[in-house]
Amino acid sequence: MQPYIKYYANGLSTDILRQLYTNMLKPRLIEEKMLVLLRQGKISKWFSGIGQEAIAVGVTMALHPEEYILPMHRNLGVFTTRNVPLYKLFSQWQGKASGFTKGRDRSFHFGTQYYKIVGMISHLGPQLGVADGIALASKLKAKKHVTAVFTGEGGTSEGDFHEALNVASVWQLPVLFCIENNGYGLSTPTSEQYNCENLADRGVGYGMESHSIDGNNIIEVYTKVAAIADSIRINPRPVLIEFKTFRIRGHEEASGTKYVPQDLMDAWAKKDPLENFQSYLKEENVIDKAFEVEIKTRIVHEINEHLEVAFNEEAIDANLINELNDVFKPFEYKHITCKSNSKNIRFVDAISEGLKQSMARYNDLIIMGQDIADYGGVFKITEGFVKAFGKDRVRNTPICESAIVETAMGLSIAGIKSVVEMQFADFVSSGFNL
Ligand SMILES: Cc1ncc(C[n+]2csc(CCOP(=O)(O)OP(=O)(O)O)c2C)c(N)n1
Repeated sequence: MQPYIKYYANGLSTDILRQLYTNMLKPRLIEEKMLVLLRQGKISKWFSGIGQEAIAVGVTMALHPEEYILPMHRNLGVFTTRNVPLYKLFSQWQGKASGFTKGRDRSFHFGTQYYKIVGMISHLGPQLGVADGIALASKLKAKKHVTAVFTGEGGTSEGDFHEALNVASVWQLPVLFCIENNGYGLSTPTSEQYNCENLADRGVGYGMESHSIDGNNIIEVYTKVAAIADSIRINPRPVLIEFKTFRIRGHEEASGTKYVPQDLMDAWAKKDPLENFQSYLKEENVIDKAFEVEIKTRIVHEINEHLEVAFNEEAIDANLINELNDVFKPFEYKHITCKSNSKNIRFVDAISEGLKQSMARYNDLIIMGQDIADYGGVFKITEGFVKAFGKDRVRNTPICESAIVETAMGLSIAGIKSVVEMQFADFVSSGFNL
């Protein structure tokens, strides 16, 4: 087959080209196996990323292993490219104890600090704000890391998308916002999702650099994202990337694709990222049939071996002690008695004093909220804090409760504690998306 996609190898080595191929092949072969297991009733639900592998694989290969990635439900390639052991993934989907959530769910809603992957939040948009927090932590620690976060084009319609991009831009956070535009959000076509030509064009509105990339062309994805990531590491800033691709299978396997016009399916089938790349590599003599067979055999063997481990694992046996220990950190209770020189002060002053003491005690603790910096907050709780602790730690936020709660979560994932001030108590309800 002649490749339909035009590739320009841009001086990439044989080794990298083969890695790109192998890393795309692995999630494809796993998914093909999952479809068989689904038909056999051995797994329940599956969100397919077939045809979209180049994005997850290209972005993950462009990032360094110590940099965080926040994938979505179609980004199996992130996990496999980060070399997460397959039996752990399979145990996760089987609801077994070796899975990342230890049998508490059977989906992609899990994260792993070891592989620096923060699994998707089911509400879609909120994870964009979590990426802001992780990126803020890396900026505050001067780590020069990029954080990549994924969303579908459907997720871009949520307010959380706007809030996260706006905060990242105002604070110049090193986040790579990756929109995987695959044509449909469940059954909703792009024409009913947004009313602009390219989602990348929204970057202008946020004062943010943006790019549109052919998401089915692995070389384009990898080389462009690698260059952008390098430049973000030197000059921290958010960048918006829209990857154009297509969802070849249903939203989830049971729901089918009846609502997708056949000509669209046919047109995109020609652009399959794996088949095209394989043809190109053969044409360029980077791989041959023997290489293809050898790699496929190796991966299929690995899949079967690891599946057996997961299938053979005992069914989960829930136990209260394990459940509690997974939620609460062990601690030693220390009783602190009130000093005799205590005095009665106003509640608001007590909060201010408590925060001030904590800020002095933990030199990486930060406070975020509306008008809390130079203005000192509407109740003057943080008055004088900027002078004492600096603007990096006492941060005025835009009016975006949701993104700031998400940012606090991201900070804690990256090891930084934070306090979020809600200007008035009722506005906290705008922060409940997480
Ligand atoms: C706040 C919220 N509303 C609705 C849903 C249900 N839902 C899950 S995925 C999805 C479609 C998402 O489309 P898109 O963001 O384009 O990602 P894709 O599935 O196409 O990869 C919907 C409506 C949800 N998870 N969260």
